[in-house]
Amino acid sequence: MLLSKLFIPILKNNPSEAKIKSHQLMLRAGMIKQASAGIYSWLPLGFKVMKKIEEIVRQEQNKIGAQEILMPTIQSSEIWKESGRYEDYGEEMLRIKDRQNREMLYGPTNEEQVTEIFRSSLKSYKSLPQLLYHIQWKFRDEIRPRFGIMRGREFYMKDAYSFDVSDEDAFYSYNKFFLSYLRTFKRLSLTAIPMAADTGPIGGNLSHEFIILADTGESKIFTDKRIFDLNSNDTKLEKNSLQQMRKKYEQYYSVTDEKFNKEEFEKVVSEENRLITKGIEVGHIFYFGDKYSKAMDASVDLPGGKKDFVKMGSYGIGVSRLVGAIIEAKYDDKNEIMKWPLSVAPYDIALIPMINKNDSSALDKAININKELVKNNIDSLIDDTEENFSSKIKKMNLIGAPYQIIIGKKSDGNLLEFKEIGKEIENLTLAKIIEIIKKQKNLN
Ligand code: P5A
Repeated sequence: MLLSKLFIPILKNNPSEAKIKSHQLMLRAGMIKQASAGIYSWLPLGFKVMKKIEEIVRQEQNKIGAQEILMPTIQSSEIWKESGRYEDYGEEMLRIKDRQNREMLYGPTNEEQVTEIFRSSLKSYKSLPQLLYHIQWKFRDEIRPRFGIMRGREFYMKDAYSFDVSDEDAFYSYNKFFLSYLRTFKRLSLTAIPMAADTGPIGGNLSHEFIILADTGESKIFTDKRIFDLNSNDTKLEKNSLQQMRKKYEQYYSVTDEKFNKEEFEKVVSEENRLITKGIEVGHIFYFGDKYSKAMDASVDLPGGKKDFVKMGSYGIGVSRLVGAIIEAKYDDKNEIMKWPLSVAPYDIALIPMINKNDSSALDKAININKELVKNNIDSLIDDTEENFSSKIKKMNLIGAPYQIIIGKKSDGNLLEFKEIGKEIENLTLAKIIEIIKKQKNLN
């Protein structure tokens, strides 16, 4: 892609309304454009990153056997009256009337909608378990939308729902999502810590929030530091292995402020291991048994001729919020440098030729390099403008492609000036550069 053709309205200065770095950077790099309070358009750069995140989330859902569906954004109030949440949800719900004067709403979440689909489709325990998910826009009329897409009113969420015949089976499903979340955030190059959490308007009594550390986060957290050293690499998708994995995480005290108990914290965590800090909630999982299935009569036939309500859980990842969360985790504020993890970077590499009015040789060289990169599935952004070197570098540092090749007047022969953002320049052949990037891609 040529930078001169990219739709990227870069801003020189930080917009005054943006209070945190991810919001500032997303506006400055032209990733998003505010449409109204808490509602944004996604421009090419931001959209590309979000779609890459979405694809990783999707792959990890598919790996645990969840099936993708797509439910509508607009729902009927009828099902919400059945569950009892139509009143409870209050002003956060955007209510709409259609031309027949029927009460509709823009879905803030989909427990009711999916329960309605389930109850009218499946009747036997033999069809269970079922894990369904979709990736769809949500609307919550938050009182204080802020920090750009971090707390939006309209936002993009992956929400999954599990249906099981017993509590025991349902915990197995819960643990599958628990593992899938750890794997997903790892591929996004984030360390997300599962924390016991409150269930709020979703309900139930078992719940974990997945939180990444960030000073600008809205969640206050209390943990035992040792939880950061855990990994789930050897967990198998099998009941016992998953159970042990969850136990391993739950052995360490790790809660959000709603669940915080000072006495317990001080009793179970030794002073040197205590960590009280802030974080961003990037995912949240819930187990609520028959809360919705009972209220909405979603049951299955059991082997002995009896019937029972299905046991359900729901599992959310903030796909649009993750774009901001990754920036909060990776942005170098002091030097104004962004480095996207290669797995979600808008471009793998930036080609920066130094161009003079009468001499297009560096640009020609960049275009030739790009031909080789394309053959190797490496996506590049070529700065074909005639700006000076330092403003070119500044711009590319803002865009955040994790690698750069600088093509100066002096670049001759086979060696290229190659740089991984945040590291020193190296002189390497194109073949070597391609090898480095491909190797890194395979690790993701
Ligand atoms: C779980 C899936 C639920 O809604 N129902 C379906 C459950 N959970 S949740 O915690 O309320 O939301 C899931 C994730 O969505 C993100 N999120 C938001 N992102 C941007 N702006 C918002 N206003 C917003 N609200 C929630 C969070 O990442 C949250 O973990």
